[in-house]
Amino acid sequence: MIPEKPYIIEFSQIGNPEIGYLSVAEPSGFVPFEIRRVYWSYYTPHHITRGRHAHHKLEQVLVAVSGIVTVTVEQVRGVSKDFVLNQPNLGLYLPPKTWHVMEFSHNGVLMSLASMEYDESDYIRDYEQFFEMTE
Ligand code: T46
Repeated sequence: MIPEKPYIIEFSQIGNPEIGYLSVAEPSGFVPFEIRRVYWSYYTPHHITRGRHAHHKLEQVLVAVSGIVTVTVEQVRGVSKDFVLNQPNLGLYLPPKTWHVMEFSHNGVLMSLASMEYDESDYIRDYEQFFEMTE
């Protein structure tokens, strides 16, 4: 069953302050779909916002592996909500049909674990079209 709402996933942190930490996403773990693609975005100036779209079918978990990324989400007929990804062990689950906008700190690197391969026809890039959608 596909989760209905965006939510924060707290990945385990393996390690300690002396040696540092690692976190892992694996099939038996917290990601509620089979990962079919991983991509990451970086060097986005602070005054630029990325995203500004939703997906018809894609599910994702976004992780700010460096820096801080603020993700503003809105669901069909919903209100917008900010999630601040400021620790590399936090993930934000995004269900399909979630409008999302990302703002990066200067050192922000955003990794996405995605449920499908890239398909431009899965994007809803027109906010009016998103707004008119039914759930
Ligand atoms: C999303 C947010 C969180 C590819 O060719 N292959 C890919 O796998 C991806 C993700 C993108 N592209 C191309 C499509 C565009 O020509 O890369 C270009 C930039 O993509 P976009 O403008 O969609 O980038 P963002 O940062 O606004 O959005 C990305 C993902 O595309 C999107 O699925 O949910 O990150």
